[in-house]
Amino acid sequence: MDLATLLGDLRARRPAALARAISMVENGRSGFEALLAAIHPSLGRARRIGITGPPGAGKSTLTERLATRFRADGLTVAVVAVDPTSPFTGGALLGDRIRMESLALDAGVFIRSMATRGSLGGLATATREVCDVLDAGGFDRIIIETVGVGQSELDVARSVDTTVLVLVPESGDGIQTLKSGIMEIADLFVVNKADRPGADRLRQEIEVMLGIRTGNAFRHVKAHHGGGQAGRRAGGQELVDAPSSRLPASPALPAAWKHPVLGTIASRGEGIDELAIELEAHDQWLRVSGGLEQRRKRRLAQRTREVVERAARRWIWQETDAAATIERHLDDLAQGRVSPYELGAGIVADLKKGSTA
Ligand SMILES: Nc1nc2c(ncn2[C@@H]2O[C@H](COP(=O)(O)OP(=O)(O)OP(=O)(O)O)[C@@H](O)[C@H]2O)c(=O)[nH]1
Ligand SMILES: [Mg+2]
Repeated sequence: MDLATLLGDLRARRPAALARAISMVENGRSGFEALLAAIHPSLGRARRIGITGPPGAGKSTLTERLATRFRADGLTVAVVAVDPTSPFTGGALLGDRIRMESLALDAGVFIRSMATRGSLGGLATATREVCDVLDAGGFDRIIIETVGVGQSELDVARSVDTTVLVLVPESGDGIQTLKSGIMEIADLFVVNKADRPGADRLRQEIEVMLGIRTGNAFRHVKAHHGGGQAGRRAGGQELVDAPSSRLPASPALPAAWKHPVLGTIASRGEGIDELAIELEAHDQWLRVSGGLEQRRKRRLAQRTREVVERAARRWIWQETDAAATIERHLDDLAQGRVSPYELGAGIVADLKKGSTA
């Protein structure tokens, strides 16, 4: 099938075209970059929400509830489950993790799992590209569930508009055990399994930590609008005037994002409304503060770097003699006559000169 037909079908939201485009992108099949380039101008409609946290925290349960809630609002939802720890390609384990029966038969919901990706691109890149296809495919909300709190999850988290970190009372020492990176990247904190002992304490711990970390002088400054209008609130957020502004007509500037710490019992659907409200508030804050544009620009710069790296890798290993040069020097390497560093430096020098023999 040619690209134009596939694009037309994708825009017409034909399910078969969506599946075809996704597998093309996921497997890096010929033409996938042309497809991604063609949909680029139409991206940015969907809101991308990342849900991350330790194994078993209730991310899938929460995702299912949230998706149901979005559906009730008439929105279409795509769910992408990413498991960087799984050696299976969309294998049984991941299948179990995202069964989400209540959504399976709903035509307004699309569920996809991703585990590994071939040698030429990382899982995080592939995930971002699949999300682009879903965005172009017309989904209103894309929820990306990532298992774990390590580097790969951080990479995935960096590709969404809003990151929700799900923690549970039984994660032991709680937040101390988490890499600081993931705390930094979270926009919303959810303490799930609030029916279990220790949930309140965990919430307090997170709040204390946030108080120390945020350190924003204006955080508790109340809005004082000339017209006596109360501070505008979006979710739990307040939009305050810039303190230095003397002009009463100046538009309100958003205060620093105040990270909500929510309690949920996902298995019973409790706290989901509050989560939806805070997600909406974060989206508004991103738009008003210019944060959304900033995040998206950063993401596009990052994506371009990834494209360059992927193309460079492909070129080096598939179109130059670099691999053959290594093969030719295997004995030298093994017998210590040359080190990988010297050989590698020589290959790079040759690449730079344009001679790759
Ligand atoms: N008590 C209690 N159990 C819950 C709650 N939310 C989810 N669970 C249960 O916790 C278990 C794990 O839930 P999942 O939604 O699969 O968790 P997950 O974070 O997606 O798990 P992985 O994808 O395997 O990392 C399931 O047995 C859920 O029924 C909750 O609020 N309270
Ligand atoms: Mg899960």
